[in-house]
Amino acid sequence: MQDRAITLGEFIIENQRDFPYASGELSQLLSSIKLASKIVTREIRKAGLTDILGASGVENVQGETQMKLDDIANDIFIKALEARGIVCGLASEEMEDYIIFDKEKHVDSKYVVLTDPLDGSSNIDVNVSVGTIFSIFRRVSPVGSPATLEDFLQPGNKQIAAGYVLYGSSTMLVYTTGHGVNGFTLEPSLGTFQLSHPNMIMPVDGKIYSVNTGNYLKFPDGVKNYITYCQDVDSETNRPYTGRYIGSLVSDFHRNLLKGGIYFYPEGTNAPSGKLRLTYECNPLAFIAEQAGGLATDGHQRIMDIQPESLHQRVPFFVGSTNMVKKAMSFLGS
Ligand code: AHM
Ligand code: MG
Repeated sequence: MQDRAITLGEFIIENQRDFPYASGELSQLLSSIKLASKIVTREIRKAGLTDILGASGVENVQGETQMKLDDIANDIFIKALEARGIVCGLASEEMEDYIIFDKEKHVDSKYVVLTDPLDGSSNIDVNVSVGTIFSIFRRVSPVGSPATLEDFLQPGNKQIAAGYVLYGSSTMLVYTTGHGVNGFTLEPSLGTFQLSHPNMIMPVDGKIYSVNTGNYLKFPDGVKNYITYCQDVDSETNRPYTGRYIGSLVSDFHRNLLKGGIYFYPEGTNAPSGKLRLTYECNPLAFIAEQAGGLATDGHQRIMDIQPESLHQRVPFFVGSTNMVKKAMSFLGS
């Protein structure tokens, strides 16, 4: 009989030495995320049968409609991360301000987490894949004191770990601690994540481009010209490329990670800095992309070198196969 698959829990423990502050704390932290994502999976899988589809009736801090599942996923992640004394604070795309965990068990907590608990929520009601994105930093404020804004506003290059969960035809958890990228698929009957995609590498070239062309008229000229480049016919470079846009960042990113491609959400007249948030969405996916051999920029500079100025800051985002991102940047005058 073939050896059984390695579970996420086993993998984390085996690879603990890769973690700069190895003490088992990261294992516990990731295990909280693992648990939360299983609970979110359970809620999503029965979404059409329960009263959790649709809008919650409130808008989030960015004035966007919050879906009931946004709220539910947010609560699930807060509870799971608060339960263990590893994390001293959490910032979420769904909350205006960060929250501090300051019970007795958090006195020695060294980490903060930033998360988009349910990304792509406009897809929920139509049964299309959504995701969770997370980013982990070691705090810069002194241990034993309450977490501060500075803990959350660290550039992406200080991330200790980052990852995403894709609630797709199967649930997958993909993460990095800065030593490559590994993907785990949830075995539903056992309730365990099993290593299914070891050492993920993003192809250097690809032929998929993912962008919301509904915004085309508002894009800067360089972006319009790059889109035309993607659509031009040239057999040597395999063009025209294939357009694929789910409108669910984790799903679009995951497909391009596996197959090779570029995702971009540029600035436009109505969105001077694009739509995506540097801290909750771009930094963690940039960390994964780079660790898999890809690139992530705002069109001009490396995403992970941008110093965040506010929790909900938006940035233009170009992420994917190295040669494709470089080509796109050449159209933007970078
Ligand atoms: P959300 O965090 O409110 O769900 O918004 C982020 C999502 C991404 O998943 C997706 O790529 C993008 O918004 C789609 O935006 P648009 O509909 O403008 O193309
Ligand atoms: Mg989002």
